[in-house]
Formats: sequence, C-alpha cells, structure tokens
Amino acid sequence: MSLQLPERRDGSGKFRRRLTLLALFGISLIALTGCSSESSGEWERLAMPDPATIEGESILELWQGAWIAALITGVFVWGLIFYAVVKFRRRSDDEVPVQTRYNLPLEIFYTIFPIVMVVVFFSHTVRVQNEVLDDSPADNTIEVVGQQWTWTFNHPYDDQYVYEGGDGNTIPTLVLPVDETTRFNLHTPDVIHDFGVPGFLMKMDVMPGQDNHYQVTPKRIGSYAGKCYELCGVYHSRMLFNVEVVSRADYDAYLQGLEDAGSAAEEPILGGSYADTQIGLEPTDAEEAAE
Ligand SMILES: [Cu+2]
Repeated sequence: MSLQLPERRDGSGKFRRRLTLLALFGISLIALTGCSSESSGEWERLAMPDPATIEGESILELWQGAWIAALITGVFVWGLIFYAVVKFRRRSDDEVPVQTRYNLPLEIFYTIFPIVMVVVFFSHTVRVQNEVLDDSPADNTIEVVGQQWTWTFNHPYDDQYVYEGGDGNTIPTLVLPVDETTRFNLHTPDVIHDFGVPGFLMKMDVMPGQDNHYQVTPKRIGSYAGKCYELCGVYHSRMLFNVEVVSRADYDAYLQGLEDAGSAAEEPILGGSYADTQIGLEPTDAEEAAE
C-alpha cells in the first residue's frame, strides 16, 4: 500500500512536465508565426486577406464576428467542462455527487440559448448577403465565361463587346476600374465552375443554364489573383486568372486596346463548341488514332 503513493506522484510529475513542454511548444509556435507586423494584421483578420473591395469589408466583419461569438461560446462551454471535471473529479472517498434531474430552468436555458445563437448568426449572414448581392444598377457589367478550362471576360464597349480570354497556355487578365461597381454575369457552356478572387473575399458558382451574378467595388489599384473554386475537371488547376484594378483612364485605354487588336464582337463570347479544344489541350495524334 505504501508503495502506491510515490508511484502516483511520479506519474503526475511526468504528466506536469509533458504539459509544460506542450504549453511551451504552443507559446513558441504563436511567437514564431506572429512576430512580423504583416502577420499581426492577419491575426486581427483571422487569416482572411485584407479586403480589396467595399463588399469584402462586410464579409470580413461577418467572419470576425462569427469567430468572436463562437469563441465566447467556446470559452463558456470549456469553462463549464473544466469546472465539472475538477469539482466532481473522483476522490478517495468515492462519494457520488448529487445527481440533478429535471432541472426545468436549466433545460429551458439550453433549449432557448442555441436557438437565439442561430437566429443571431442567421440574421447577420442575411444582412451581409443582402449587402454583398445588392442588385442596384452597377457602373459596369462584365459577362464572365468559365469553361473547361479557362475564363473569358466580355466588356461592353463602343456598342459592342471587347473580350479577353485565356487558353491552355495563357492566363487571362480581368481588368477592373477602381472605385466603380462592376457586376459580373456568370456563364458557362459546360460544367459548374466557381468564379472568385481571394483578395475580394468573394466567390460564386458558375452554373450551366443559370446565370448567377454578383458585384464588386474595388477600392484600391493593384494586382490580384483569381481562380476557379470548383473542381471542374482534369485541368481545373489551369483555371487561373489575373486581376488588375486600374484607374478609369487606364481601363478605357485597355478597352480601346482590345478593340484595336480586333478582340471585339457584336455579342459576348460565351464559349461552347471550342470548350475542350483550346490551344494546348487538343488531343494528340496518338490519342485521336486510339479513339
Ligand atoms: Cu473550373
């Protein structure tokens, strides 16, 4: 019997040492990842990029608010769990704590409170969604086409459409004027794609037979990266595009440049027949012979 005590002490000492090591590891991890000024902003935004559009600001607020609400709930629940674990831990006297049943106020609380939480989360989500998907007339409308496996951007200009598209070898650029609201009408002739720019904190599915849309108001000039967010086939990873937010004058010059280059059409180029026969993606002679 007397041997048991030192053994148990030993065990808990090991446990404590391990816990200390784990805590030190966690603290150094936080210190190592959070030391530059750039990443301190990232911490505040909870890993979201700095929004480059006005709509992105609301999305960021929703993201931060949801995490803060979830964390407060988490701390409250963890507090209760640890309180119960410590207070009612097994003791030498082995006495079973009081077993409470049918505590009506408590049961009403944990039925009502989650409903209240869901209502709060839902209402904020709907509010931000209405802001982001605001349907009021935009300054510009771009017909965006996603197809296996690139993008085409049709800009209305000079009573026609000027366009820029990629192919298997080149990545297209989406040029947008700064401080203006641009609406994207999303089209696809083949499968579901998803059109998004991480720096804008926004993406949306591009559905065959159903033209989705959303709009953005870029607030600073700069270069961003965009991509397809929906696994759409073998060359999904090629569905990248560049985004250039430029001044109104530069945007006009860009549109004129497209017209001068002959990239103009009466109707927007909506893809289709050449969907899987883009440059670099044609079947090789050997593949054709095998068919
Ligand atoms: Cu895609």
